[in-house]
Amino acid sequence: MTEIRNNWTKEEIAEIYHTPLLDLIYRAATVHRENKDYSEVQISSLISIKTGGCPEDCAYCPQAARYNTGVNVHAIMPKEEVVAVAERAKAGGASRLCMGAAWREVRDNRDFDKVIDMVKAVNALDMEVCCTLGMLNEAQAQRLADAGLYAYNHNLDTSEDDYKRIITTRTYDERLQTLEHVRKAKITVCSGGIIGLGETAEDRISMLKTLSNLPKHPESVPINALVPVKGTPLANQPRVSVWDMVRMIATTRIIMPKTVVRLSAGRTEMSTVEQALCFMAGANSIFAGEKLLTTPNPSLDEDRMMFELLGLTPRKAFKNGRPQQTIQEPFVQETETTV
Ligand code: SAM
Ligand code: DTB
Ligand code: SF4
Repeated sequence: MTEIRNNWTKEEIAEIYHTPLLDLIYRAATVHRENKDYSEVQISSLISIKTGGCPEDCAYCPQAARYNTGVNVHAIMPKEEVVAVAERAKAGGASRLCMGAAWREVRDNRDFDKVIDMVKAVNALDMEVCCTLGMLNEAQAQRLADAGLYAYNHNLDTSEDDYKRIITTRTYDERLQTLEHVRKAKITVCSGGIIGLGETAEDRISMLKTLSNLPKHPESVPINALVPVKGTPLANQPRVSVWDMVRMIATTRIIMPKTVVRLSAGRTEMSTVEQALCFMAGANSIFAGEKLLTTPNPSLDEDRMMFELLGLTPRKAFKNGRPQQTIQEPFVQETETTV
């Protein structure tokens, strides 16, 4: 059985990352197949509950107010609309709904009260609820946990050294603090990054070191390929190679063997064959539905055909139990995180 380690060194991760490609895929697939549910893929559906107008300067993001990207700016959505979207997503096979807001941080105001109501309403549909709302403090994390939040997404995006090149309006440390607050509230952690920002292989390796050296591995790690958006500073970045995506997924799988690794943004540019390689290399989650937050994603029909072809099945909600407020023990075990 593969051991869970939180002390991976940069050298060890680099050695894995630079393994000849087919050996790397083989090793990652072997680790993945130790898990009896290796052909199950967790399906998340994304919904942008508050779009655009964000004060941050993330160089990749179409929702930053300072870039002219033509994104439709929207105030917070009514709960009823969110519930309707959640019901459709569930009918389409999604076990998790991830609600995203273009905020720098959560504030204790009426909009947060609305998010709390949304979390309760989607939880009542027997779906895992995830939020990605920017930075939050301990009390805010606890309020979300009490409302039934299952997961919180908060990406590191790149390495600590590279962070300032991509975002100047907050620090890597602030990002890590939010992850601590989420952990403390016993909400599962979803944290990963983006490749194709112009980072080096060393930056990718360093980000994976940070993630795998957290006191507990994130239950899910999204690997996004940059979706270059016109108007953002990274609009002209060349598309990242699928081989880099495969390398990143395989390395993540090997160093965090029990974590759900999500093949995230960038799938519209990938063929079924390319996505199959990512699943082979250990990816076991996707975002499904025609839209990510503001950019396109493959249709449910295309994904259904791909699942059928590859023999993949959607994972049911709450495989590892419900959040702690409805069961007695912690719902995620130390060495048996997810999957
Ligand atoms: N504002 C919150 C925050 O930044 O944490 C939540 C929403 S933000 C859009 C969520 C994540 O989407 C970012 O951390 C980033 O990893 C990802 N993302 C945003 N724009 C992207 C793009 N153009 N391509 C790939 N991933 C992107
Ligand atoms: C994540 O890692 N990727 C998702 C989700 N978490 C919030 C977001 C991808 C956004 C892609 C650009 C857009 O659609 O705006
Ligand atoms: Fe705002 Fe999040 Fe986009 Fe950064 S990634 S600009 S914080 S919405």
